[in-house]
Amino acid sequence: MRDVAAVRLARVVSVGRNAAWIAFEGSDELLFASLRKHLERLSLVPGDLVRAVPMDDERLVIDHREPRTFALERKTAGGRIKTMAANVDGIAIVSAFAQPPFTPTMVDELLAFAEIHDLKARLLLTKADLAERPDIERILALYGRLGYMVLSINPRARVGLDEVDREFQGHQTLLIGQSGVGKSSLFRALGGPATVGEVSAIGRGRQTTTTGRLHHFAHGFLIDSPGVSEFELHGEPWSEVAYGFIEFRPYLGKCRFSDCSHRSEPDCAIRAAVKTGEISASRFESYTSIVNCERS
Ligand SMILES: Nc1nc2c(ncn2[C@@H]2O[C@H](COP(=O)(O)OP(=O)(O)OP(=O)(O)O)[C@@H](O)[C@H]2O)c(=O)[nH]1
Ligand SMILES: [Mg+2]
Ligand SMILES: [Zn+2]
Repeated sequence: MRDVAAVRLARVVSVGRNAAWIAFEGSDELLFASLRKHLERLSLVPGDLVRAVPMDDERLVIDHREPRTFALERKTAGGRIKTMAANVDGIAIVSAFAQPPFTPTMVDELLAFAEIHDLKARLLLTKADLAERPDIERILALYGRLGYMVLSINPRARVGLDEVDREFQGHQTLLIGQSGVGKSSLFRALGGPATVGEVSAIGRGRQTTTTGRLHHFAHGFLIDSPGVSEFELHGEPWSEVAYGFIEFRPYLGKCRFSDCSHRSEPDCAIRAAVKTGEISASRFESYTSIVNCERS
């Protein structure tokens, strides 16, 4: 028989320098654990599953990381690759209707990323209280029509939280979106730990998230992450970008050229569908801005 106590697995909640806050599976208690020397370069991220063993002096030491089912990576400003979260099965794209302005390219890129990587995607829209009714309705209708779960929420006023909570139970979700859209407000409103990990105040006292952290549900978890800007994601096979736009799929393979990029080729089934309004101009614009980007 294996010694059960010795192989207890813990989930990484937040990562510090050569140490991490962890919670054993099935427990809410946050514990501080240091990293065994050989693991120091094997950077841990929220969502990682690790083995932590108690030392004689009761300190916990992480000596092993389980293989990741999925690692979500981004490119830093310096061009390095940074893992944001591990073992997630879905993302919740958080975007504001206003302040900061709604950016369809960013939302569409994240949706395409999720489709390509087979992650469940939902769209959570904040700050309806700061936006105009027609803009709100247009955005909700556009993404609702595509079949995505779209919710207008206000974490400050606790609007829509029960629905979000139900949606996240049993899933391993990463909150992702621009800075200032309300990811951390939502995370805290759903019970996420506010004090774990560093939160540094920048600018006019605004709290911006600098490191990811995790909140356990009875089943599954939610990860809050630092804000991302457009075109920062990494690891995507962008040749599949048209496939990532779900409403393009019925038209794929129907263009005159089998390798059609749908930008300027004649007899393009995608552009024909844009003309008839079957594909929205806004989504098509996002598509072209992604494929025109150097990565394609
Ligand atoms: N009026 C209004 N304000 C909101 C709403 N949701 C969030 N906020 C406010 O928006 C500000 C930014 O929210 P945060 O939760 O810190 O945003 P964030 O996405 O975590 O930002 P980063 O950590 O920088 O990525 C806070 O002052 C929130 O109170 C909303 O629905 N309406
Ligand atoms: Mg934040
Ligand atoms: Zn085409």
